[in-house]
Amino acid sequence: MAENLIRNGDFEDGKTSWNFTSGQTSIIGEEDTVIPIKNKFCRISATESVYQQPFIQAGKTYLVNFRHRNAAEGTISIQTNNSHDTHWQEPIRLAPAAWTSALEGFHVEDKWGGNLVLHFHANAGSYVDIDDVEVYEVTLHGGKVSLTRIHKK
Ligand SMILES: [Ca+2]
Repeated sequence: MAENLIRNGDFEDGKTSWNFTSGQTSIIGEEDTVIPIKNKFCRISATESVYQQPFIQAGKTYLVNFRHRNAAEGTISIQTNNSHDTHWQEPIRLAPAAWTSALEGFHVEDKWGGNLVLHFHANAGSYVDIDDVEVYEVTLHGGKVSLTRIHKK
């Protein structure tokens, strides 16, 4: 199996493994209307961010998969930790009514340097909910894209 490089990407362990720019951003549990189990997700307050440092390496390509629900736009990006140095960024498009899946990809260049974080930001206006964040390394084999199999030690 390809390994998700993001820890606690589903937020079921609360804030574990994530960093937050403010105390207003929170982990929220919601009742599923079909199955009576609480799902936890991250509600990023307007103008705030959450981020995590996955093990990603220069010269490799990655896919990011996540779900979002948001009445204001946000961004997903790769930044150098503790800086505003952004190497790659895509918008998180509006999804005010329901959870929506998004899939993005990026290739890590040498010049990006180390200490790279996957960074989610909520623009001004409203919060951005995110859940089920996954990052997988991908490789090309004769024109076919495949998720890289990583053998756990
Ligand atoms: Ca969840």
